[in-house]
Amino acid sequence: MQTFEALNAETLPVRLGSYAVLTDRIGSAADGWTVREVGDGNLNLVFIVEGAKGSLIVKQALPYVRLVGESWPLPLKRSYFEYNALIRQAERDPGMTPDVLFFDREQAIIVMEFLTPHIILRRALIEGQQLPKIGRDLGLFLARTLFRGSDLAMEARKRKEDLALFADNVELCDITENLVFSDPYYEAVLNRHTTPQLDGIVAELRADRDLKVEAQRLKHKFVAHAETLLHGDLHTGSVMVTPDNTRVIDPEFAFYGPMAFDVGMLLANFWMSYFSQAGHEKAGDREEMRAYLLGVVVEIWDVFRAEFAHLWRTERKGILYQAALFENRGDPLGAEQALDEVLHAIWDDMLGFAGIEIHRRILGLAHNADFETIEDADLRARCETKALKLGRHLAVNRHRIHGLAEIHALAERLEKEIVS
Ligand code: SR1
Ligand code: MG
Repeated sequence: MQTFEALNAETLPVRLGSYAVLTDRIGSAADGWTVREVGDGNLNLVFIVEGAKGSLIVKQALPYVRLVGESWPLPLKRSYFEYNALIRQAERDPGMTPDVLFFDREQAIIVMEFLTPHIILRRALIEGQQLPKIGRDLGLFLARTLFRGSDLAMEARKRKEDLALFADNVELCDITENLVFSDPYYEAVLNRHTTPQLDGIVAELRADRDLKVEAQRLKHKFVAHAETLLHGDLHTGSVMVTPDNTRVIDPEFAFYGPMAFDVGMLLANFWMSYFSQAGHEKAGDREEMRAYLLGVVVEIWDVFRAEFAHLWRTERKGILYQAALFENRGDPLGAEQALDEVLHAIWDDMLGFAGIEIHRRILGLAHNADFETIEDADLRARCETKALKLGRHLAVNRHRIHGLAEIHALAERLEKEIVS
């Protein structure tokens, strides 16, 4: 076994230059590959490699958290989980992930199709771009991957094998368990927030018993409700877009968890984008963008529900809610009642996960560019305060919220509020 060695722009052509899987696609290294390291995420190296015939992406995990440094070791095996998740997502929702061309487990290298002219969705939203297809594409992706990775659809042995495979992704789950569900609610060492502007509301949230209990209930669901194969980190930085194409990338946090987690994390990121628009606005030019963002949330949720219901009626071949109990004995309404209950449980938990995700991006270690790129700290803090309030409402009152219209009315009220 070759010991792990991190790639760099100079060594990459030497180390990978003779692999047919790469040279067939982009030409031989001898022709002169151009290599650029473009990784701006929190964990990995990402290279764009261009040759005479084309281009591709080489992603390599590092044995530590890039955002923090070597003091925080992180196993290379996350690359193995990412590779396995990409393969499964490609089967479950074809065309929504980058094609994987090559995987080297020891060196934690995944070679993938270079998505171009795609850009990261978060960046597009910060720039005020409206992408017409994302609501539908992401709603379908959620329904197809979450349904088809679960006991509703999979053969029991296959699902249990996958449960065991992804159960080893312990260290990445540990990141989420701490960074998302606990650290934001006490003075954890790596936390940061816009200070002193947010000091007051941060103290209030950390003293909020109802909120902390709810966050722990949600954490309990996250760790103990192994329902389906999750993407595990489905924010707007994990989606690449053009106006007519949407791809989901980076499933290294994949593991078996509650369906509602991916849905809630994704919607939270649209709600944060909504509140951050004021920080990127020039002369009130983001009004339409705000309406667009709330529309995308509605579309994702509606498409998710409709597709989930369609799969429930056509692909429910797993060990749960068997047709033998309902349709096959002339009781299709029984199956519909069960579907309503399953979707309602996802709704309830999704709101909670969304609230917590909003909090951790403002109070914890890993912030997002939506707020971070607002240079004026007072303005940033005003945007963040509104998002924090929505997050608290979602997490604590989730069982009493009846629809997105109610949430969006509150978001619009908060947006108009004058925050000092
Ligand atoms: C230490 S990793 C911080 C965050 O980056 C990843 O993208 C995940 O969102 C994680 O929580
Ligand atoms: Mg990522």
